[in-house]
Amino acid sequence: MPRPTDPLSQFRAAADGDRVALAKVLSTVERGGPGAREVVGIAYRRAPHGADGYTVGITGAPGAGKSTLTDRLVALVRAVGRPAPVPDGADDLQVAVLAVDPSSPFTGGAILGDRVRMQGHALDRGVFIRSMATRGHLGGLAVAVPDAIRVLHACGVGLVLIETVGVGQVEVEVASAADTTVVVVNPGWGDAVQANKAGLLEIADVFAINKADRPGARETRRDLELMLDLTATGGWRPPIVETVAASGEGTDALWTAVGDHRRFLTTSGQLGVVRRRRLEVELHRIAMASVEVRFDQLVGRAVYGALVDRVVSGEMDPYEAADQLLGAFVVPAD
Ligand SMILES: Nc1nc2c(ncn2[C@@H]2O[C@H](COP(=O)(O)OP(=O)(O)OP(=O)(O)O)[C@@H](O)[C@H]2O)c(=O)[nH]1
Ligand SMILES: [Mg+2]
Repeated sequence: MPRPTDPLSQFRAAADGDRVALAKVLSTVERGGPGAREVVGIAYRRAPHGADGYTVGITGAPGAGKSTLTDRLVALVRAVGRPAPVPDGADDLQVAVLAVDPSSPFTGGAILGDRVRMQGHALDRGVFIRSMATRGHLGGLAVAVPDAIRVLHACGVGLVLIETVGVGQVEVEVASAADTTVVVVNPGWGDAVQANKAGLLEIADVFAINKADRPGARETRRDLELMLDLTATGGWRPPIVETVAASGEGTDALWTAVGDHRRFLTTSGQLGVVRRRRLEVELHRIAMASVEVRFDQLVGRAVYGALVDRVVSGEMDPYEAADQLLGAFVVPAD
């Protein structure tokens, strides 16, 4: 039987457990446009702001061991007979891994490597692995990733792990789509300082000092503790866990720390607060991106040229001209 290709049928098939359909739905979301909008609309109505799902971000410098750690965490969560700390009590938790590479216009070599590393889960139907790179999506990955998470949760995936390289603004934005963000650093002088410079300290809920089999873990811990002392707010203080992803050592403790953070968010009522704040930021991004698109459409038109003429002739200053153009985007009264 041929597969239906319209977004709604694909979404239905994906929600019924068809992984090929799920992959297609995510491609639609990634591409953006009307199809993406339709899919996101359905997903949102099914699972408003990720209702039952949970998202964990794994971020850190290139090569810090994010993929190896993610792989370990997936194995932990999917291990038969082991209660999964996140979400509590789920015994057949469906897991998705989104490997996000904002710097790559295509699905690049590094991500292909990640795919191979994740092969251990290739036969596990409860694990869905997917990479996402920059495409022509309105608002870019900062908008496409939350959309993808929404679709996954709406299709019954309880836990989404997002791996992203934490090196720039976009990467930090992507990482902030998670409920709990794990920042991965390595032993050695200065690594914690670099993470701080990249803006990762602000978004960290848990720190993993990975490659703790190498010298310098104690120094890195001390640096992190010092930086945390300076930024302490009296709420959640990110725990620091040492891991050796290569052998699996410490990954249990890391997962426990993630579970602790989730419990903190839930019992303190913060989960609702942070999810609301995230939606606020997301709405802003979507609105700004559509303003930009509409504005760019104006630029090619005669009205724009005429305004430029008036500025050139000195009849109008550029601010007045901008006000006239922005008049097209009327702010509704409260
Ligand atoms: N010694 C040691 N090596 C590790 C450990 N964890 C990962 N590695 C190695 O570090 C290298 C990079 O690991 P990845 O998991 O690919 O790191 P990544 O952060 O996903 O890298 P990118 O996605 O390219 O940014 C690999 O060769 C791993 O085998 C560890 O705990 N100890
Ligand atoms: Mg990786």
